[in-house]
Amino acid sequence: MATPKAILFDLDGVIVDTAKHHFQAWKQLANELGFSFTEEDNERLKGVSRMDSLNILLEIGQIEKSETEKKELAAKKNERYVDSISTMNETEILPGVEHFLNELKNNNIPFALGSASKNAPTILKKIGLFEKFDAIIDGNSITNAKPDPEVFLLGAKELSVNAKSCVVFEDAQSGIEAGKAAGMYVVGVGDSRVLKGADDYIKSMEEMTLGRLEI
Ligand code: B16
Ligand code: MG
Repeated sequence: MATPKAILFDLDGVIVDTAKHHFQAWKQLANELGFSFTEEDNERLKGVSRMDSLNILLEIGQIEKSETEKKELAAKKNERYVDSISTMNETEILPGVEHFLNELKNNNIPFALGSASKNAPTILKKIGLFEKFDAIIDGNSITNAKPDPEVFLLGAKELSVNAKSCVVFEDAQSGIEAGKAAGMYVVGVGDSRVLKGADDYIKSMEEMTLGRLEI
């Protein structure tokens, strides 16, 4: 594509690895409910909203809960998750991220966050990147979770650029589908045998340069 007009980044799994913190909190909840929860199970929750994640977890444990109980369980999980990320700092920014963000800044290419997480602003502040982003779209700003394109379309709108001129970086299948549904060029961060439908794949942001997008 020609030089992108804007970049949209997923947070968890692209900018910072919060999956391990989510996993521990969900695992503890599952254990308390009387069933085990594996790392493989956790893969199904990547990029998925908090409530949808809880529904998948309960389906794995074959447990039914009322809406009120579900709200309490989700709040409990979130409390533990927030507690476990409280010590997070800039050393947890994934390799290659800061270098690429600096390259974008130097070339006046705006970038926004497009995350399903309601904790996204807190995390960005902890790792010292909050001020760098030109816009932040997160779980608090959207009504339709990924794979719905809402989060990325809102990002493009906030940056005043056409969706077709945007590049999305995503580590989850639901996010790749959201980016494609938004009409954007999508780079999958992870294993191309697992992630389907992206336009390009990288194993880590360390492989990314602006030049690679200008093909
Ligand atoms: P929270 P992303 C997603 O963030 C995570 O991948 C997913 O595992 C999590 O359940 C979701 O955020 C909601 O997070 O409970 O903090 O609102 O990958 O879209 O940046
Ligand atoms: Mg993610």
